[in-house]
Amino acid sequence: GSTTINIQRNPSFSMINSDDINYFRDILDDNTVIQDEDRLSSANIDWMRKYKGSSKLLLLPKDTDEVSKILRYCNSRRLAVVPQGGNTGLVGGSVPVYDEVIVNVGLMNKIISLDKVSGILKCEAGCILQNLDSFLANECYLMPIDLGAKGSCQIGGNVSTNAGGLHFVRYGSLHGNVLGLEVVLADGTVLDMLGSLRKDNTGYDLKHLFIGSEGTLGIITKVSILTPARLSSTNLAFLACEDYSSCQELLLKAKRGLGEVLSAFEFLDTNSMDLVLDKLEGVRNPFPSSLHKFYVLIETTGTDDSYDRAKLETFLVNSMEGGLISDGVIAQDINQASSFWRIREGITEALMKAGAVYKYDLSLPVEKLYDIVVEMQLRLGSSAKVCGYGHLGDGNLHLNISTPNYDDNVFAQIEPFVYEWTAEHRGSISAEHGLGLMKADKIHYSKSTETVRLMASIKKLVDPNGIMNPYKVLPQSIYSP
Ligand code: FAD
Ligand code: S2G
Ligand code: ZN
Repeated sequence: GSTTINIQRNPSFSMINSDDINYFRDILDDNTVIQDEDRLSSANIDWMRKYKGSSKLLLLPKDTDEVSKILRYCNSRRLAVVPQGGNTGLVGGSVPVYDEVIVNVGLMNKIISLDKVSGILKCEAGCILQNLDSFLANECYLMPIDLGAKGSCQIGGNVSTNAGGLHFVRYGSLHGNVLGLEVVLADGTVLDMLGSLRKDNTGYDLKHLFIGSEGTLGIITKVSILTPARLSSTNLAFLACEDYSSCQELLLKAKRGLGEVLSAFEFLDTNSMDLVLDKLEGVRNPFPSSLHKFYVLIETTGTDDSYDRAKLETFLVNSMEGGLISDGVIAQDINQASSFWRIREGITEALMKAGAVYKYDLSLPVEKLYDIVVEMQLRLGSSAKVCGYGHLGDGNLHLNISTPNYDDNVFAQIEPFVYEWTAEHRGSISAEHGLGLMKADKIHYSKSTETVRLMASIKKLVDPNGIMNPYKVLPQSIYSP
């Protein structure tokens, strides 16, 4: 693929030996010390099958104490470690670069407690997002994040990547919803920060360091998170627009006109729609014409269905009369709503089926957000299909460039241009997916030298031997003496 790794294996890291295997077999259940080729091969490759490591060992600890023992031992033996969750990450952060030991917390999937009055959930980091949301549904609560990978991603991975997702516009960042964490550091220290208080102003709020740390500062073993009340009425509109300025206008109108009930605002362009219709079974365009330039999904969530529906219908009529939309439909039932979401959530899968994908997850000022898609299509011409979609409500564009195969000429046309363009427009080169391996040497496009230097000092303080998810997030240069 386009990921030629030009990073040397860190010579200070040891190689696994039989004593190590015997040690892990002593402290862990035998069937959680995995050397089986098949299971290792899937743990070594990322979801996009773009990044592949050569780990010889996968460990599946069942509790915090086992994680602590594993890390204390790996730290003393200078064995590098990759924390892994659902392995749905999209920047190569969840798989080894070389032979790092993979530690997957998937067996640590217990729900610890739910405070039914406050909605504060405590659970182990290996809980799968979808399972947590199903558990909460019975208690009339819901997870504050929702992403296409919910069936496999774990809450520990979500916190570690500071995942955004489809409901960010309503429920905000995990930095706001996560109230506490339990984390195990490289030397085995268990940091119990698993508070469940909304307000606690006693010293530095260190849990925030680990939110978005992508496995480079420690392994998250427990999460305490504030879950919003699950409300009774959800409605979803699927709209067609003919230009990007109309999409922006719709966003402004939605924030003002739908206000407190707005719970998602997503958009996709015609290339994204064509790809989904072409590559996914059973998906069809809700409108007779497939010549629309843009599509927008607007979801509202409130407490009075007739009121909410009327509000959305009025919004639709006004938008039509105002020329902002050329067509629009409100889902009549949950099935139709799911078919609308399937179009938006299926783009990632459709891109994988179309061949090679160059993925860019950018935060940009909304008025400029689509310009980079237009620029990129001009640069690449017929050599690639450029798709623009994402969480317009949060100014987050998913710029995905699709080609039949990875092609270095195409890659050279994309990078560093896309990062430079983003930096020029004071955007972020990673809105929600993190930096991982893919963008480990790109942080300077979005963070100042002094800021990166302080991050390096914190990394060295917390993980002096650099064994936690090496080669990722921060540039290699910070490690050279
Ligand atoms: P992994 O992929 O296993 O790991 C991700 C990173 O977290 C790695 O650096 C890993 O080392 C670290 N990590 C994992 N578990 C732990 C732990 N317990 N302690 C410390 N570090 C850990 N992302 C979004 O933000 N928004 C979206 O809308 C979105 N949609 C997606 C749709 C699809 C179809 C797919 C495939 C992915 C999508 N993603 C999205 C990306 C991905 O799902 C998220 O980054 C998710 O949070 C990763 O969770 P995971 O458990 O799979 O973590
Ligand atoms: C989404 C998935 C990643 C991508 O669908 O919101 O986060 O770029 C993305 O396809
Ligand atoms: Zn996304």
